[in-house]
Parts: sequence; C-alpha cells; structure tokens
Amino acid sequence: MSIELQIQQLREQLNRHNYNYYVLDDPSVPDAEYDRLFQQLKLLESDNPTLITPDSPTQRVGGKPLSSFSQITHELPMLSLDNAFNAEDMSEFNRRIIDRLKTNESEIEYACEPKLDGIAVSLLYEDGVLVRGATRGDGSVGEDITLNVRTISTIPLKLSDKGYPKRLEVRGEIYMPKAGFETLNKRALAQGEKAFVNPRNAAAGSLRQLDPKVTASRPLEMCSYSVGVVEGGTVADKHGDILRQLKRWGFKLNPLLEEVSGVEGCLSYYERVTSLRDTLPYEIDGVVFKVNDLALQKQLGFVSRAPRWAIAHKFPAQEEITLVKAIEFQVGRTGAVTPVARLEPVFVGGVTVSNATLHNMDEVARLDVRAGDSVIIRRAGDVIPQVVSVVLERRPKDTVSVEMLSHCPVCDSKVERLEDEAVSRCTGGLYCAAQRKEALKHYASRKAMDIDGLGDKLIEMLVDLDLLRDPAGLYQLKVEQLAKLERMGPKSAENLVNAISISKKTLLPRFIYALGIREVGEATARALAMHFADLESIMKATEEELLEVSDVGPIVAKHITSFFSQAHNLDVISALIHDAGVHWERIEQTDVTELLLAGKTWVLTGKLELMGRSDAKNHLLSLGAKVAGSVSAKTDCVVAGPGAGAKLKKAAELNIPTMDENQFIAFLQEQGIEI
Ligand code: 5U1
Repeated sequence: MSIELQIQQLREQLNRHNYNYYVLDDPSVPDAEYDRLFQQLKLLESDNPTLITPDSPTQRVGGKPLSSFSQITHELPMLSLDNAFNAEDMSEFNRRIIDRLKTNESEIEYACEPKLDGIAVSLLYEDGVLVRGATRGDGSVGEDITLNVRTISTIPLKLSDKGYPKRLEVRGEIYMPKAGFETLNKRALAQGEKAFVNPRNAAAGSLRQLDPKVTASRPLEMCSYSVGVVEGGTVADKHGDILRQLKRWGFKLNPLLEEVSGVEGCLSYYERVTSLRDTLPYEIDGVVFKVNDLALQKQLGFVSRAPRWAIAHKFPAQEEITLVKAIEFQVGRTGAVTPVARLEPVFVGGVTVSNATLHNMDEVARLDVRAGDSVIIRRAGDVIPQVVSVVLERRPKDTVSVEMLSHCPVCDSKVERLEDEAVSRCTGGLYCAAQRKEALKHYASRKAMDIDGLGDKLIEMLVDLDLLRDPAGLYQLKVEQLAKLERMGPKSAENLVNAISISKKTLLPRFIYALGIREVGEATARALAMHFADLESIMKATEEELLEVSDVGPIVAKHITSFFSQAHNLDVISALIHDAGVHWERIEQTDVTELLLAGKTWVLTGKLELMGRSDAKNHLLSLGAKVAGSVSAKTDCVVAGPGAGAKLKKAAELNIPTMDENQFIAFLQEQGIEI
C-alpha cells in the first residue's frame, strides 16, 4: 500500500474514532488503540513531511505562539438573543410571533436547547475542511482564533459523512465542563496560581491564549447551535433537522434538543431542564427557543441585533454584584470565629442573600475583601452563597483590610489560632454564650435529638435570659417558665415540654452526634456506636482504640478523647443520663464490613411520605450503606418517592435498580428493621 493511502486510511480511522468518542459519546476503541494509531500516523508524517495537511488529526496543535489576534469581519452578523425572565415574557414572545405571521396556526413549533454558559464562536469550513475560527466579538467583527479552536477535540478539522455545503459556517458555544473546571482550578491553586472565577471565564481565558499549546491543555468542548454562511449546497429547512445534520457532519449536539408545540411546550421544557440543571456536566444559564421552520424565521426577520424568531428564557442569575456593608465575626459551636460579610440584600440564584460566610482569614486575604467593597456573589443550586471576587475598580478610597479579632466578640475571651489550623477560635468554651447557643441548637437539631418546636430563636432567648445553660437544662424547663416568654402561650409551652420529654428516648448514634464533638458528624457517630455498642466504652476508649473505627482518623480520635477528658462535658452527660433520663436501646456490636449493604451506595430522592428522609437514611446507614446526594455509575440503588425527577431519570439511563417507598419499607422489614 502506498504511503499516501496508509496516511489517508489512518486519518479516516482516527477521525471516525474521534467522532464516536466526542460526538456520539460511544468510544469504539480503547484509548490505547487510538494512541497507537495516532503515533503511527505521526511517524509516517514526520518521515514524509510533504504529505502533512492542516486537516490531519496530528495538526491540532501546531505553529508558534501569535503576537496578537487578527480581526475577522463576519460575513453574516452573529446575532444575539433577546431574553425572557418569566412565563409572561414567553407568552408575549409567542404572541408577537403569531401576530406578525398572521397565521391561522394556533401553535408554533419551537426547537428547544439548553443555553450553555460559554463563548460564542464561528467556524468556517471550505470543502469540508476547517479553515477559520473566530470569536463573536461585537457581532460584526471578531478575533481570529483558528489555531486555538483547532486544539478542541469536539471541533472536527474535517467534516464527516456527505452532503455538506461547499462553504459552511457553523456557530456554537465553546465551554468548559464543570469537572474540567474543578481540576483546572485545583491544579492552578496547587501551583500557586490564581483560580478562575467560573467555567465561563475559564473558557474565555483559555481561548484568548496567543499560544495554542496553552489552549490545548485546557478541557474545552464545543456544542453547535446554528449555521451562518451556507454556499454551494443547502441545509435542512427546520432548525432541529439542521442540528441533526451537523451531528452527522461531526459536531457535538446537545442531547437535550427537542421540538415542542406552542408556549405551553416551551414552559414545560423550561421546567424539565431547570430540574436537570444541577445534574448536567456543564453550566447553563437558561434555555433557548427558536421557531423551528426556517421559512417562518425568514418571514419574521430581526430587530437591531436579535432575531424575532428566537429567545433565551433565562434562569434567575446565579451571580450578582452587591455592596459589603460590614465584615463581622460569628462564633460557632466549637468556638470557631468566622468572618461574615453583611451584604446589601441582593436577589441571586432565586433567593435574597444578605450574608455570606468568608470561611476564614486565609479566604479574606485571598479575596482581599473589605467593608465598602462591591463584590460578586454567587449562589448556584442549593450551595451556600459565596463571595467570588471583589470589583476592585469600584473600591472606595478609605477602605481598610480586615484583621482577626484578638478577643471574642461575645464573651471577650482570648481568640487563638493554632499553627496548623485555618480557623481562629474563642478560648471561652462553654463560658461563651455564643458557643453555648450553638451547642444547644445542634443538640436539638433534626439529625441529633430532633426536638420539635425548639427553634434557634427560642434557644437564643432562653440562653440570653439565663434560663438555659446546657443540654441537661432543657429537661428542667417548666411549662410556667416557658409560657411567660414572648410569643409563647401555655399550649405551645406544654407542647415544647412534651417534645423535650419525648427526646429522652433516643438512639445511641443520635446521642453521640448530639454531643457536638468536633469533627464527629452523623456517619462517625454511627460508626462509633456500632463499633463500641455502648457509650461507656466510647468514653473510655484510647486514641489507639478509636483509630480502629472505620470512620476515625488521628485528628478525630484526638477530638473525641479531649472531649471526654473535660469535666464539664462529663457532668452534662451524667446529668442527661442520670438526672434527665435520656436513654436508648442497647445495640449489638457490629463489624461494619459484614453488614448487608457494606460498600454499597444508595440515593434517596423525591418525597418519602411514610418515614421521612432522615429515618430512611439512618436505616440505610445502619445496614452499612453510604447515602449519596447524586446518582452516578457508582450508585447501587435509588429509592424514589413522589416528585422524583432528574435523579430517577438518570438512574433509568444508567440502568440502576430503583424502589418506591413501599418496596423500600418491605426491604427494610425483611432485614428485621421495625418501621
Ligand atoms: N443554544 C443556543 N445558544 N445560543 C446562543 N442557541 C443559541 N442561539 C444563539 C445564541 C447567541 O443565537 C441565535 C440567534 C443563532
């Protein structure tokens, strides 16, 4: 076989494997085989340099760094999208279309896609070969980023299949998947470099590199969403069909593409994608609706720079700017003195945010955040609001940097920072009212002693009035005392005393967790209870003995022995058990690895109407399972109640067994668990 033919065949094979891997998500050969073919091609090309062509898979990264990007005038302007923020905006958009088309059709067909949060680009193909890549720029003139886009594996250097126009411009979004972003930032921080603020900035920064080798090292992908110039051939006459054509020609297509009917169809698509949002491997900031029929699109035309036939239905913003009114310090249960930014209230990620934790002084220094600064606040999904960065150009002249306090703002005890810790702590212990309040809140909380009706505000009031000093004091509270409190009548006082009394009958893991030992969360408390079977043994255990427990490392072991060596903790435990009568059933000592569900990962989703999440989780943990928050290939079973959405869907996609609540209860009963 001639060298030319060998090279051609290798290129065809590699392009096919690339397509299966990146576009179809269905690798056809192991990575090692791909690498072997790639090396063979590289060798043949280096022996025969005259046969190298720019569309060869070996030519993704090449050439020297540029000194600047040259400008490119788009042959057809790259339009932007109008936004809709609610159902009313969507109805108006639909109404405008129907009115303008003067159509008898009551329902327009729309193509729907997620709106990826990335950078819009244009790619030009001539005779099927990528000849130019450009940023959107201002829509008329962008920058030439050909060398950089060539490094992105999901962008074909040569189109596959047949029937593509002689000149074809493909437009789409280049983005950085969430996982790649996390890895990139971890690497940057480990090397003492600055982390990127979000995946969009990381994608933009990675594309704007004069050295394509840097771009090549970044985890970028591209998803196509439309065509621009089409010459010497045609494309389909429906938007959805064009995207499927692009997939055949080698582009990654978003799997959530759908065609729906009318505004109701659009709103239902919006709801479905909203519920999937957190599980998607990339960031999206809304969904895009386009009139599917190209003839209708042409009739509708565009106003200024946005088409009348398309709209982006945006999610509530996840990032907003607001003002830091003050930076204060909060004292937690374990004495940690945490800086908190008090903010001008701002609506972000669907809620109003007025405070954001700054975690510790290292974080304050990293952000260099000060009172008076304008900051970017981010709240994504259920994650607590974060201060992402300071908008330095808006910093007023007279700001001063934040210093850690030398004394506790609540009890005035000294504040200390141990050498190997990021946090500073108040040394006041239970003398400090703030620590007492937090310890009591933790003791009463749902996963601990679960005292119904004993909320945070009430605990604060009881401590401030000196009616309560420690958990044992709860069991001394009288109806008459409580009934006199603000917003408390005799009935609610009686209910509260009852709830406190009910909490006396508990479970050993809950009690250990309720004690609030540093670093002892629910799982560790359970592991301790199963390993030692009774409280006395845990209290007596040495650090070496504690290290035998699956969940306990040297630091946790130290915290546990230190907790039980303090006289006031022993006094409280004794008062709880001997005076108040807190008790639990004896449990059998268990080797966790022998439990039925040891090493298995379960996920709970939807509403569990008969037993509630917390109990369901506890039962699973008692059988040795890990209970995870999201479904992945590592999940062994999903328990789904009514209202389950994305997680159940993902379980079905991954072929993971599922149970409804009744089946789950039957399963637990088979294991001898009483419900
Ligand atoms: N999914 C999608 N994103 N996006 C962005 N479609 C889409 N269409 C766009 C833009 C700017 O513009 C159309 C006008 C082609």
